[in-house]
Amino acid sequence: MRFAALTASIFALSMTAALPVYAASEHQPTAQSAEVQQANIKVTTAWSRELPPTAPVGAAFMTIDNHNAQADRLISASSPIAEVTELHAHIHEGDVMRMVKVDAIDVPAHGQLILEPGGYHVMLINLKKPLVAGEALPLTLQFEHAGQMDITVNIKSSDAGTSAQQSEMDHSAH
Ligand SMILES: [Cu+2]
Repeated sequence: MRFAALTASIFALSMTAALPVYAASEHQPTAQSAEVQQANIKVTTAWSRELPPTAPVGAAFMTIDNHNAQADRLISASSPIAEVTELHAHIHEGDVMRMVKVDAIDVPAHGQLILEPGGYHVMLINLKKPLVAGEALPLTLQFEHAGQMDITVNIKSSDAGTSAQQSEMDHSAH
């Protein structure tokens, strides 16, 4: 898995004709939790919320920075802790807000994509283990250009601030 990610990183760099080719060692993905950089795509503050052990679904949120001159797209995600992992958006239908599955989410060139409660998120469906505060879950992101990236999603306690009500709304449609 690590080898595959590194290969994707080098491949993505070599495809960027306008840039000089750097030594691969300068661009190895870091394995730090909650902050992973690869091929000039950087993922920070990846988090999920703790849920009761019986909860069938959860959601992961994060900030994705694209330092490339080329736009990219998040095209899929997967995790060993969920049977199915989907990319979701929230849409308004009149006064009702509901989640819909999307095929891809744009990451603008020299821009930022924020996955957050009430907006885009990674949906973890049919959880195989409970989401426990203080623990972390592994998530693999697939980008159209940057390739595959393995990240760690930190699970926060449900009373750790930031829009708990919205998080509840996230899951009401399932
Ligand atoms: Cu969802």
